[in-house]
Amino acid sequence: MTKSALQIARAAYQPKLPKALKGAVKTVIGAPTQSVADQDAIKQLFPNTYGMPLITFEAGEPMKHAPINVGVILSGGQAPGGHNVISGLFDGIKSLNADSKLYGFILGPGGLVDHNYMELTSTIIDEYRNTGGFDIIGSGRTKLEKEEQFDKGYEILKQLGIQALVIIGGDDSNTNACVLAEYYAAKKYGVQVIGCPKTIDGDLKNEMIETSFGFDTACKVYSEVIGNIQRDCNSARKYWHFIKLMGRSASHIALECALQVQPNVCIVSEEVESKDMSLDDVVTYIAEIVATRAAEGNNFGTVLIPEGLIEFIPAMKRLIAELNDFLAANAEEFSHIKKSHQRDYIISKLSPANAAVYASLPDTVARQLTLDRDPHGNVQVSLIETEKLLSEMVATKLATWKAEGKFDGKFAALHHFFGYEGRCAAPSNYDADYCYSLGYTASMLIADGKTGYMSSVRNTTAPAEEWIAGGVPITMMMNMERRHGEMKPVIQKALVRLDGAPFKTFVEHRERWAKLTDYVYPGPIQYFGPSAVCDQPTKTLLLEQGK
Ligand code: FBP
Repeated sequence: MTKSALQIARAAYQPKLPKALKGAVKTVIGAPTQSVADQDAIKQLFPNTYGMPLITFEAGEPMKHAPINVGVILSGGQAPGGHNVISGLFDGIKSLNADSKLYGFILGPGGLVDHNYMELTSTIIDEYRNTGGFDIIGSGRTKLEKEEQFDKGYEILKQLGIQALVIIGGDDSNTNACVLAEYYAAKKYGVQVIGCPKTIDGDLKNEMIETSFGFDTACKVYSEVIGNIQRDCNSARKYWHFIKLMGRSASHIALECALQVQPNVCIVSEEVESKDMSLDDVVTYIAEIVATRAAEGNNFGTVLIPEGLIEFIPAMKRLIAELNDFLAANAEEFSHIKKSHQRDYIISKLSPANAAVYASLPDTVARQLTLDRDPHGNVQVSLIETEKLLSEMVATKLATWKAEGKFDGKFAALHHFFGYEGRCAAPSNYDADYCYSLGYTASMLIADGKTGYMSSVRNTTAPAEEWIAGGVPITMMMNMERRHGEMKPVIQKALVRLDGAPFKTFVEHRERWAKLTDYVYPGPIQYFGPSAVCDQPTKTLLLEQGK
């Protein structure tokens, strides 16, 4: 395989580890835990894995350990640093005993069920150290939730002598990891299950999990490119750039990028929902900023839009819910309606309030709302071109204002969607170190016989030496939520907190950023050079920790 000079240099990077993990490790048992809500229900569902204590690791006396066979799964969307979790896990189990073995299940949880696996040898691992992507074993979105799948998985685990399975995934995958841990514990199968917090979306975090891996790198990649666009925008002075950023639900990515680049506008879905804003309110807010800047002769700017916005606008949420139910029940009839009549047909079938919202949407988006559906019958919001929807509606509003003499500028919009560009980027130093430490910590949790825990590495705004490694019972992060009509135990998703320091800092500055052209150009991720340039965590994390 041909490699770039940077890839070769980067392969030699030795990720930093917390001091406690550098030699032999001792387990310190903390206080017993409770779930964040619905304690009785969660306790009943997880009798074997509920209430376990927090764990931290400290430097200890060397101990002999028998070889351990471990399996690893990458679950869900790619996130920078996944390969380092696996290399940290590999090095960790080898440090316990050189005869330990690591097996990777291919293409996500489906690999476990279908018995599709490979042994990860040191030659393979060395090819992937500090690289982006999940291609070492691939990832997938198969949900591990049925007992038949658990038992099918157990067959191969038993055959390979695997004592522990590490599932690297987001909130849903870690919820399922916990259900699996409970099932194997109840059946006394002797297989431990450990989770690792992954997702660029940044919405798997809590008191004990500071951030999900990949968020740091992805935001840095997007911020670099947005910064480049801002330079272009400020040079040409003739375009408004509408930039949609990944993040299926939460707006952490958009907010972090805003803190890094100081755009003219950034919409935060959680605020839109809490203020009960309509689509027209959002459009008016953007159009007013465009008009104010135009009055100063600035017919250019940047607007950051979180991918999940549409579902946070209360009126759109109600419309989508009715559309889901209606189309699920009338799929056959709808499929026979001519394309040119579909819009009117839908309008005639919806309740008056939702019909009015639907009628106000541009054709393209109206069609996307009815045609693009996932296997569960839900509208796939990520396929909706919110950036185009907003810019079209802003253009219409400005045209009205122009006719009324309220706007006297030019408005030309360009559109971008940044998501896949950042999900497989080579991990920043932060993610390279954090991920390696998460994987290494997982190996220590396994050595200590733990199951139903998530690997946790904290204090990560301090130098890596001072990071705190340990484990958090997954049940601690759970509450009961309605999913597909049923109450289920799930890990609470962390949305942007409107009372949190990152959002408050943004609010403090946004008016100034809207009016002035106060752009920041972060530039590309750096790996070599001063720590202030190479090792900075996200602004979100620094602000959350009061730094
Ligand atoms: P995970 O939550 O699985 O990490 O995936 C997050 C994400 O990247 C979202 O930001 C995005 O909406 C989605 O995946 C895209 O999914 P897909 O990879 O199936 O296109």
